[in-house]
Amino acid sequence: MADAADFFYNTPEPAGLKANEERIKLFCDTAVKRSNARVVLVTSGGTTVPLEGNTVRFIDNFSIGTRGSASAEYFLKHGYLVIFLHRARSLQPYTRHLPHTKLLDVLEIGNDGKLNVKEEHTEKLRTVLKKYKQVQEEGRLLMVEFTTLADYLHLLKAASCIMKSLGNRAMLYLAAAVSDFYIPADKMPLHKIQSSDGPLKLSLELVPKMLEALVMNWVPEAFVVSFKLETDADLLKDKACQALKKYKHELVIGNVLMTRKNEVVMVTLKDTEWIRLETSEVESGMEIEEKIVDNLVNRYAQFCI
Ligand code: 9Z3
Repeated sequence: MADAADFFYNTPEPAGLKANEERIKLFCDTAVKRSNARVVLVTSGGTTVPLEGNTVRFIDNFSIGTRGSASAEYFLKHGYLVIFLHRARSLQPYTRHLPHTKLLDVLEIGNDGKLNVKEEHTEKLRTVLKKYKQVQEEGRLLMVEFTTLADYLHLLKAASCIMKSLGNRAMLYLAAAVSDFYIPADKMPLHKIQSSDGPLKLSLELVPKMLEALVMNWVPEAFVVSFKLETDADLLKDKACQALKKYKHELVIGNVLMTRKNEVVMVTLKDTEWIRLETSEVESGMEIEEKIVDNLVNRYAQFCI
């Protein structure tokens, strides 16, 4: 398996990397000037794994960025500055509340010919819009997009290295669903794979684990939270502990695919804490990300002392 350094050496940088580095740098420089500012990098959504250089086909995963986009909103509510590193066209803070596929159903044309928001949507939209505008005016949200695994890892490294200058005022909240397998650039066909060549056999390599480099070198003083996803609940705690021992970061949030919206487990080397939504909380529309972020904000306050 290639190590992190080999991966970056052999994998072309995404277009616009330099421009994104500049934006992230400017955002962090501004944060440094605000007293007590805390900056969290939230990663969100799934990475694609292209099968061809001129990509027609790619492997994808289930994540649409609910966890990341909701968590980003709650961090913003707590006054954090948020770098939202997300999969293009996945859910985003605030706009996630709009009915994406039925946007036109929210609008109507008034008797005067003006475009209006329908009465039944006004209250919700006003609340969301107010929060969004305030965050925009305060310059506390930076949006950065990725699509492929390579884009994501290059941007994660760049953002982490820039955040190093923030010391322990930086948090990383790695909720993106990142592929474990990929086709290295030098083993990928340039052109569209032809069905006339017969059935397709794929050979994918392991993506090097980046967390070790991230914790040791890229952003060593930050509060780093990774996620562990399993479909077998029995594996969750052990896997989370293994990751903590190996990468020596602060916390792993374990979740099971089928129950992830209602329960997660916060694992550190010292303790294990389950966070759950009660039935009444689910019914009232509460999101588990609110509880996760509240919990992290408290833990982070201890970390920064
Ligand atoms: C997560 O476990 C996230 O909570 C989800 C959120 C991806 C499940 P949705 O976008 O889903 O709200 O639908 N993210 C981390 C997944 C991951 O790639 N973890 C790796 C692993 O488990 C390495 S850190 O090994």
